Amino acid sequence: MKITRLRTQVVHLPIDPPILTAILGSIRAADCVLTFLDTDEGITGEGLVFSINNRRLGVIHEMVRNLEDLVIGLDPRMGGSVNARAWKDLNFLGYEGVSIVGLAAIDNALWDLRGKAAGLNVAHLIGACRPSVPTYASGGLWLGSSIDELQKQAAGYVAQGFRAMKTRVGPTDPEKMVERVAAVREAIGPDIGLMVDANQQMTVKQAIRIGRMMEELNLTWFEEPIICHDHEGEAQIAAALDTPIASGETVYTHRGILKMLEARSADVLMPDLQRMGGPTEFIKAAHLCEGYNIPCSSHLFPEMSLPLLAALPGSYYLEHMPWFEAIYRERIELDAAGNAIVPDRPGWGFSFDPAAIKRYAD
Ligand code: SMN
Ligand code: MG
Repeated sequence: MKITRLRTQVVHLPIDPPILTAILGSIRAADCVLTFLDTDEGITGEGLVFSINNRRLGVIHEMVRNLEDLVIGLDPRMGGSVNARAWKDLNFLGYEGVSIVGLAAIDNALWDLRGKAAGLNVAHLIGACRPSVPTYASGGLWLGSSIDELQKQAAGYVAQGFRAMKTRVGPTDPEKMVERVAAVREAIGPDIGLMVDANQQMTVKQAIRIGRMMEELNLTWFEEPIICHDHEGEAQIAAALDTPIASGETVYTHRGILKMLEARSADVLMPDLQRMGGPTEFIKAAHLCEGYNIPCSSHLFPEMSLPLLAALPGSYYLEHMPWFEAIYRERIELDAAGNAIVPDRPGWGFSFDPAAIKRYAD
């Protein structure tokens, strides 16, 4: 089998109603570059990368298109050779940012192709450790909601079968921040996991102070309290609090994750498939986490991260973010314990819906 063509398609997926975040302001759309690798045997691998509110999507799109020569003529069974060539190729541009996002689009589609060629889900292609993965609802509980809305939405997630969820905190005084988190805890009771994401907006001192105020809320984790580059600062916060600190969504490739592990910057790492550069690097990052005894979660991209986490022994919660659902034919299903079930379907087990592509296309 040989790869004959790389095709791309831009789609604009609305996020309605828009959500308010501390780091990115209002989020109204998830705009994707869908990537297809066609082969001479009629099998196509699919992957996606994205940008928020259509920012710089043209640059990402061009980067993906520009990497086509890395895969044309390639036998997908030799998929592991792409990264070795890509490192040489991307050396000039660098190993962070748009070059890695472009690589992610290709590697995502390549792993789907390898699974489809073998007739196996990616989890089973690697060798699954579990049939389902714990997951948390991440598509709600944003800054714009009133306390009443937070409580209603949180109870709604429990009614849908989720056993964990994440809320966000943003620029307001500490008492008000903690009051909102406490209201969510009150609505869901003591047995449901609760994560809090600060999206990098605190200082070390503020994070420790607010983290201490939240200790009694028994959080599953406190995420990205400070600017993503300050691994020493994160380590100080992690050492000062009993609540686990989660971070890692903003660093690139397994080397970014390795630096965080070396700095002991977090108790939970959550590599982002797009910023890792695709599954090949994501898997390396997860193995490094296992070596350091640090649970490895995921960031966004649940349809692709689910099979990967299922095949990684040290993996932890899947972030269930519904932003990309509209473009897929299939939906992630939960079992009775609130875990996301790994599909038996080959490749990612989630495929793009041609009718949806038409609806959301440029
Ligand atoms: C997040 C991700 C993407 C956009 C806004 C906020 C958040 C998360 O950090 O972890 O889901
Ligand atoms: Mg986050």
